[in-house]
Amino acid sequence: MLKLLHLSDIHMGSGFTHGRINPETGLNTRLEDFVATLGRCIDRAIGEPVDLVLFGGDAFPDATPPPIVQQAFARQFRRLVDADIPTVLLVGNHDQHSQGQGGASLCIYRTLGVPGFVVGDRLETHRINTRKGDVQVVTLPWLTPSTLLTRPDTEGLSMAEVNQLLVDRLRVALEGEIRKLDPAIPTVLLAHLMTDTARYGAERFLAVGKGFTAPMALLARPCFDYVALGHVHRHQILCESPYIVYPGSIERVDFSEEKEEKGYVLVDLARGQAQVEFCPLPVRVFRTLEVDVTQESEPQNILLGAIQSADIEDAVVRLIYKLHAEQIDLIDNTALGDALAIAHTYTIQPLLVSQLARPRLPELGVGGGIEPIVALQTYLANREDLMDIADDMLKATESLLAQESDPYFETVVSASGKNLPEDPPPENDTQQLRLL
Ligand SMILES: [Mn+2]
Repeated sequence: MLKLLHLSDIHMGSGFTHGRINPETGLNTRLEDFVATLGRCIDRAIGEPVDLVLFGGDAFPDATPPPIVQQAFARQFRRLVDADIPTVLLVGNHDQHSQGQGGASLCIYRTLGVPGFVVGDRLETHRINTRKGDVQVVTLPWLTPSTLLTRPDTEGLSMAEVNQLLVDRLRVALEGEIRKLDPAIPTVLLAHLMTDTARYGAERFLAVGKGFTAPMALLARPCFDYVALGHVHRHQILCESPYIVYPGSIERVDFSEEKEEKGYVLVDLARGQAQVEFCPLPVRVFRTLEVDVTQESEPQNILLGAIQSADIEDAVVRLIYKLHAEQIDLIDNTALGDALAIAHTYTIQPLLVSQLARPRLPELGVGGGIEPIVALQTYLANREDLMDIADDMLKATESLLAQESDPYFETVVSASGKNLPEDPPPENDTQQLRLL
């Protein structure tokens, strides 16, 4: 049995607004958190020791991280070189440079010829020699339409049609890799992508417009003994035969990940079998305190009470409270800050609630029978604050409406459905798609 450590979505160097400068080091404390957490993953890899480390992509917020961040990342991965543990670094969407192919921030490891390191910046099969024998890793980095399609291919096509064309091309390209595989040795597919599965429910809709979405049937192939994914920050096991797993991000990147457990995955692997274990990491707590004081005569006391009864020590905290304009004078912001000082960092976000109910849009009030898309257009025309994203919302809606009657879509859902575990979808589904 081979032992693998699979981690993903490190995003080192992001979320600095949730940290503060450590006066002893001069560094942002969130960078220190991310480095410590990555260090714990590497500790485990060396302590086991594992035979191979797989990184699922998105090392930094972008392809050109500052040298101090790049170096902090390299210092941790360097320990795998010293421990003689081969490592595959996959290129995620955040690692891709907008100019040209590949991920500059990760390709440096290939350029420098770091021993035992493989950079997955294209669809390719790597045969890797480990202490426990050979393993094949097929790398599939983040795909953009320009990877497999030319501009004339996509001219005049909707987003759903472009996605379909991309799936068709990828199916052919992946088939080419699969035919070259040695069926006798353990095989892993390492991919940075969004999957489109029956289990996703509402998130599937949120994914529209966020880029390429791969059908599960493309990944759930018996030639793969384990499918190691990256991109979605919430840990989830999509399929058990073969195992298809998102380990999720290793640290909370923002408040959308407040309630998610963070960690990495250990895999025992042999040809035709795999066992997985999710290993939680002790990461910085994020805590949202939501208080509505609009009905309160002593709003300050209510807010202080809410802060004092919450477990906020060393956490990244945001206090969001609703109040009326005439209550503003009753709030002492300095005292709130004092009460929040035991947090690692905090923000206070008062929301002024207007006492006038918003009038209904007259266009939507009568008649009843109105096309969904027209209703949305009318709504958006009255919401200046949504102007920037109105076009995207309309496009996404059109694509959803088209998709509903698309026979291909039905096929994908049923084809992948049979491999899925029967668990009900997790709560907070909408959070699952908050990708960074
Ligand atoms: Mn990503």
